[in-house]
Amino acid sequence: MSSRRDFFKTAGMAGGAIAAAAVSRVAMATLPEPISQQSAGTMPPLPAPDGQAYNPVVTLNGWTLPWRMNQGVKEFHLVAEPVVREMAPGMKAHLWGYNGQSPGPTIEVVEGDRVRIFVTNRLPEHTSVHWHGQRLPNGMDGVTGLTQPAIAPGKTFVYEFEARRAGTFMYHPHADEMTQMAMGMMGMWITHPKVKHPLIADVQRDFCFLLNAFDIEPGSYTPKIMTMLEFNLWSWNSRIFPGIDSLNVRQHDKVRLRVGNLTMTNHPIHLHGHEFMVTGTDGGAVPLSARWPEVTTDVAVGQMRQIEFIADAEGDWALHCHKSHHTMNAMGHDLPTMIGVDHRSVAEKISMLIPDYMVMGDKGMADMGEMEMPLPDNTVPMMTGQGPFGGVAMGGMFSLLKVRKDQAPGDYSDAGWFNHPPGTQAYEWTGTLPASAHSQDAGHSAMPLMQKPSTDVEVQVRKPQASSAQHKH
Ligand SMILES: [Cu+2]
Repeated sequence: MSSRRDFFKTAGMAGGAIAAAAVSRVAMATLPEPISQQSAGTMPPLPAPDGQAYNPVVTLNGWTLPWRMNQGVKEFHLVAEPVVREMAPGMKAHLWGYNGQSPGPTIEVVEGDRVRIFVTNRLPEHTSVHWHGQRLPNGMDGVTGLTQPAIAPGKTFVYEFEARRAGTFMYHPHADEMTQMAMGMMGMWITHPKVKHPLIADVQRDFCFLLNAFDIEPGSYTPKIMTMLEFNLWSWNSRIFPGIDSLNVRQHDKVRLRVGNLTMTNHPIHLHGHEFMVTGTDGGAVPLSARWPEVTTDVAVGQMRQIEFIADAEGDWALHCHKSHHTMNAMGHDLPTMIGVDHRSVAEKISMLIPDYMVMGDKGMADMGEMEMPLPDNTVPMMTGQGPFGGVAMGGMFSLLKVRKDQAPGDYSDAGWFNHPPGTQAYEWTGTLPASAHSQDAGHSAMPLMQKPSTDVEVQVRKPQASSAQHKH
């Protein structure tokens, strides 16, 4: 996350200037040159063009595709191709995406814009692009075989329609979807309102990202495309914590998050320290009378949720999926729970045969975050991340909303860790503790418990806090 600030200094936008740059007459007669992105960092927003006023979106660990104006039509060029995506420092994945990255770039236009998108297929198999949620002519809907022939490898197709409805949309192939979406082919599309919309608020910060998931064996690079549910990498824009940038805002900014889900399961997205309203879905803006406050919103498969809040509370606030397995990185799921089991002596014996054998989690799994375990190349620890007060022991779908008084308007750089004012932080109690009063009551029941015949069972129990105490019962 710390590389973000450097990035803003140096990147200067991969193609930001290109949208406005003069395009030669020869180029105008042909397709717009495809623009490719090398970095997996969060790119600065692409400023609104002259004559169009909107606050541009910031794509988390992503970028916005520059375009050119050709006789009143905004022209984009998407290239479907194999890419190498850094999912977090230390881990790269061989994915399929668009224009050098997975997900593809965000397409950002204004309601009423005429949009022409050239799609070139550099994949080894045919593809198409479906514009999820858009109002468009049926023949532009991108469903292979149904509304168009497939785009064969090496071919380029042209999609053209008017961006009729303001809102948040997604794009993805409608061709061998199981493979192509498991490989990372997807992107976002934002259509801003042309004039002031009664249900679409002006905001100071507008972030968007897609929820996606991969099954990549530790040490390997290519997702297993047959996986239906047991994914091991839960990502935002194909990034996993600690590789997901923080969302940096100024205190009292009105903030909008647009989150689309193209995984195989739902994700309850939870924000700490603030309440928000769900102000929109892929179907459009939610009427004011139908909005209610939340701190977690579930984003189901194939859905988008747009949330808004005033970032009035300073601090480093966690923002994450509330499914606890989705805030972890690659792991095996078939491990037994070892809490309370003293398996040290067994481990010693196994270690004689397997030197790298690891004793896992006899007090829980948090130790895993700090464990110096041998990892294969090209993977990241299951739980990791170093906060200002120690290990965060997180992974996957986890990031931070950083709210700062002195974050300049339009500045998206990371201000570092929050400096807690004195007296506002949890602290250790060092006084004496009262003896706890144990209840003798096992609890009430509508029916008496069945009396089980007692059997002699010998169990070795090690209490979590007292490593030396062993009790025989
Ligand atoms: Cu989740």
